Amino acid sequence: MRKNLCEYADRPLNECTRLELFNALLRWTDEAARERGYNEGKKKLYYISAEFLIGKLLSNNLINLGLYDEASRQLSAAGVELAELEEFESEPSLGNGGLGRLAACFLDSLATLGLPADGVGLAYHCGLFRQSFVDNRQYETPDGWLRWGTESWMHRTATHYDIPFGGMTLRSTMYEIDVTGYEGKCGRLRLFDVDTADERLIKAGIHFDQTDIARNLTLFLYPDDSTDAGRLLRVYQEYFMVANAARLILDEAVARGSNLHDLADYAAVQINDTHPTLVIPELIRLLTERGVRETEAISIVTKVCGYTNHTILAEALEKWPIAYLERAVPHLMPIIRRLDSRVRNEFDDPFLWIIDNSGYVHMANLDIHYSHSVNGVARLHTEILKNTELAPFYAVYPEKFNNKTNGITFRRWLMSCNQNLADLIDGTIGTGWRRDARELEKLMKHADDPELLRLLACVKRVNKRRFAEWIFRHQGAVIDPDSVFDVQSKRLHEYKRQQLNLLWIIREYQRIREGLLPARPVTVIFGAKAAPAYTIAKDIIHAILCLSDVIDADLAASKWLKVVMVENYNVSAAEKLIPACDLSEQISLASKEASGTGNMKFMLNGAVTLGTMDGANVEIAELVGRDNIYTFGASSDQVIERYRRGDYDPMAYLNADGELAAAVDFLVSEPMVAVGDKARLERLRHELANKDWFMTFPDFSDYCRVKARALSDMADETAWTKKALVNIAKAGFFSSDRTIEQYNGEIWGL
Ligand code: NBG
Repeated sequence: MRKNLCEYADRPLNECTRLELFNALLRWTDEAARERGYNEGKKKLYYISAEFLIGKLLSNNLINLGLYDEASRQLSAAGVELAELEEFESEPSLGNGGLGRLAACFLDSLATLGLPADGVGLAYHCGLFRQSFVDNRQYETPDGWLRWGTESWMHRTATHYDIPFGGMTLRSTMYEIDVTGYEGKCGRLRLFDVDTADERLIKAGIHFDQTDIARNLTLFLYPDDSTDAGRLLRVYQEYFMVANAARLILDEAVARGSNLHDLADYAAVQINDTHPTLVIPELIRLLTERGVRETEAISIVTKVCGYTNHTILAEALEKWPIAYLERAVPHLMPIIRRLDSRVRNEFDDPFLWIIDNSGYVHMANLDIHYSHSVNGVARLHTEILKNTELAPFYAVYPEKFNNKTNGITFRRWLMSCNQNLADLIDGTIGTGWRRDARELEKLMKHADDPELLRLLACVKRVNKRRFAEWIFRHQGAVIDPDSVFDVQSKRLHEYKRQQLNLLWIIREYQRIREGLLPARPVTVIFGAKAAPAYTIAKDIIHAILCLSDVIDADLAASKWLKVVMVENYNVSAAEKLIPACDLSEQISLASKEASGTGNMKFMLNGAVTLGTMDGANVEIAELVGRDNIYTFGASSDQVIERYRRGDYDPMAYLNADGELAAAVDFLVSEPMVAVGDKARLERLRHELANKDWFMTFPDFSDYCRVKARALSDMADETAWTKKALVNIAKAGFFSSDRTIEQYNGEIWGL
């Protein structure tokens, strides 16, 4: 590898355009990565996932390759800041939320820990979608991240497969992105595309002909599934993903010396949520094609595969009508039927069957029977799976169930996004934490050091200013960096309860108008995309945006309260927002958030959590102690019991709590309707007042009480900063390096 960036550019650096500089850096890091080489070994993991939300790669790769400081130095000598080039890179749009970001963090940890592993997924041309706000509503347009520039992190390979579908065969091409390990070798993300994909199929917004599979197959992640054609397309996509993966796995295992009977010594497959489930029948099919008897093939595949469950929400546990599978992948149906018969022969309980009596194929059931491991993603979540959601499965396969509490990579979520904090930590406890995150605990010894607390508060202030500047550039929003940054950023979903936060803001606004001023001005910041066909989620966005306008227009109140919604929230926005946060909102309905990973990122960056006892919040609370987290609301047991009884009545809460009723009514008040769409606001109000399926109202008064306490505690800056420090010190457990070590020790055995 050459030492200087200028050796990768065609002209002197100070004469290069930004694009030329970026491309030179790309070639430099590419070559450095290749020189490091790839993690190799007899057994390799294939982490198959519909999403890999990898974020921009420039800074991350420079840090992991140890080139960051050198690159910054050489660029500044040429009068360019590295940060300017980061702005220039486009973010791969390959994921939706935590599930995809988790997969990306896992790839980083796998590479860093020296484990042989590939991520396998699809190269969606236009990703999820790009979100914009027009008339206080979300609009979706294609997120054409691939069209960018002349060069890319993604390399086309010579690997192609012919993938059989009902009535046609489509040829694939494999692309690769190097995944750099921190101070280590690399792994790879392998993304498949169909050669016939055609972006010209896309008409207005993100609409396209859903039936033209050959041309639309890899255009978007999660095409609209509110129609039959859209759902069928998902089946085609899922099969395309795993059919490629299965061929790759078998070819590579054979190349490493496997005779296929011993495949489990050469390959581990992790099925990330149910989207890659068809890899099970496909591997069985390919093994039998290559001469293995079906009974043996089934047992081999069961030993190879592990399944991770990421949610208890029924809507996300996929089930496909037999008719879809007959049409898209008729060659798999006989195998799926035989797998189902085996289950029926063994178990009488229809809950355990793969094909139900209405003709649906339950993907999670297929996974659980034909994998050797089933894991949840936080302790509480795994317990709920075992004792409630999947209890009949746990009764027959207790040995399969295990927990793997999620984690995040500290390279991206601290070293890269919050360099000032990383430096401050280095100066306090040395740099050992960069390799072993548990060493952050050493900060506890300094928890009363006033100088450290002062510097920590200073880092936060700088990050808040940086975010304020960014959001102004990004969307023209003006926010006060000295106000409290109260942040809720995650997918928009009713169970995550952005609407609870919304009702709090309304209540706060009404109190301010009555002269009850908060201790300090508060800026509530949201970041969230709503699935295009999820009407109520879009109504919630609409209400938040309208409320933001209403408060802005009220000159007296807007000094105290401000609402901002980050447009097109993604990894790059998160990297700016998370280090700037004071109060981290993790307010899902207890039992519904499998884990959460944003909660971990905020904590690591010195925010204090306001949350329900849900997902990984439970483990955060245990680690930091009651004084360093604000919890409220019904427990998961209470919620599960309330659902079981089925007698929840939102009206009863509205009738009993005047402040709540006033907040809900405000949704359709004159000022809101003046800046919004009456029908949408009314629909949201009606949904809450008559259904409120995710039980916002029962937690409302407790949420308000605890949030008020958090905001008033913030007035004592030293005491608050100490809480932040404890959160950072205790975050080591949530390193994805720890998570991956557990997966490897207990599931993969690489
Ligand atoms: C999400 C959960 C989160 C969890 C991530 C990663 C899905 C289906 N599930 O709570 O909602 O943190 O997965 O495990 O996206």
